[in-house]
Amino acid sequence: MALARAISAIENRTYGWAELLKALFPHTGKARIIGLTGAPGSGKSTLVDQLAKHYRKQNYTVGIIAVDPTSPYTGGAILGDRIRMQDHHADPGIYIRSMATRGSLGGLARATADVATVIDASGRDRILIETVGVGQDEVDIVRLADVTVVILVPGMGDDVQTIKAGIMEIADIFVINKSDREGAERVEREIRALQSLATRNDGWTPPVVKTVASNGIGTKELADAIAGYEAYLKRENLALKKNVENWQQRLIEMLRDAMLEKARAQMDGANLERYAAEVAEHKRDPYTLVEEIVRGTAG
Ligand SMILES: Nc1nc2c(ncn2[C@@H]2O[C@H](COP(=O)(O)OP(=O)(O)OP(=O)(O)O)[C@@H](O)[C@H]2O)c(=O)[nH]1
Ligand SMILES: [Mg+2]
Repeated sequence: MALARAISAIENRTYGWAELLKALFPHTGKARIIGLTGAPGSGKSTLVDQLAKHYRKQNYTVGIIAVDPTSPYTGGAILGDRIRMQDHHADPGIYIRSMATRGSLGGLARATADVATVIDASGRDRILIETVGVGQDEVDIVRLADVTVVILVPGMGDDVQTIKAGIMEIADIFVINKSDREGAERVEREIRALQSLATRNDGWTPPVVKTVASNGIGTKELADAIAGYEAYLKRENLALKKNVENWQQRLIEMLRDAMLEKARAQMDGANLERYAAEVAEHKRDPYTLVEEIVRGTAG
C-alpha cells in the first residue's frame, strides 16, 4: 500500500523523505485531526474504535494513529489493539498505524506530526490520534490536533488531581469513560470544580461527555461535542488563530531539531569527548565553544 510505504520512508528517514513531505504538505489541511489522550487502560483504543465506526457510518474516511503502545505501562497493548482493530481490516476506509518509536529520530511528537501529514494528504477525512497522557511528548502531540479529548475514568482516586498538572489545560472535551462504574458523577463534579477556577482564552467551556466505550454508549454524544467545538471555533473566528498558535510551537520544535542535527553533524562522539575534556580541564570555555559550534567554526 502506497500510504504505508510513504509513512515508512518518512519514519525511517529513507532518502528523499524530506522532499516527500514538502510535496505532500500543499495537499494537507483538509482532515480534521482529533487527539484522544488519557491514562493507560482508560479505554482510549475502545473509544477510538467506536468513533471510527461512527464516522464510517457518516461516510467519512478515517486514519488512526496509535502512539506509543509499547510504553512500559501498556506492554501488551499493541497486540490487543491489533486484535481489536482486525474488525476494520475489511474496511479500506479505515487506515491504522501504530507509532512505537519513542526516542526515535526527531522525537515522537515530530514523527507523529509527519505521519499525520501523510495521512492527511492521502485524503482521509478524520484522523484520530490515540496517546497515553503522561508527559510532555503527549502535550506536544495534541498540539497537532484540531480537537483534544481527555479521557478520565471513575475510581482512580486522585486521577483528576494528577492529570490536572499538564493535561487539564489541553482538554477541549472531557470524556468520562467507563461510566458504567461507580463514581462517574464524582469525576464530573471534580472537573466542573476545576473549570470554575479558570477560564480559557478562547472562552470555550469544555463539555463533559459520559461514555461506556465497550458498548458504544455516548459515542454519538462525543462526536457531537467534537463537531460542536469545531463549530464554535469557526463561529468565533478562532480556528485560524488556534492553528497559528500551534504552528508557532511546531516551527520552534522543527527549528530546534534541525539546528541540533546541524550541530551534531559537526560534533561526532569523539569530538564531543574531546570538547568535554578541554572544558573540564579549563583549556577552553564552553560559552565560546557553543558559539563556535553554532557558527560551524569549532576546531
Ligand atoms: N467497564 C468498562 N470497560 C471498558 C470500557 N471501555 C473500555 N473498557 C475496557 O478497558 C480495557 C482497556 O481498554 P483500552 O481501550 O485498551 O484502553 P486504552 O486506554 O487504549 O489502553 P492503553 O492503550 O493500554 O493505554 C479493555 O479491557 C476494555 O474492554 C467501559 O466503558 N467500561
Ligand atoms: Mg490503547
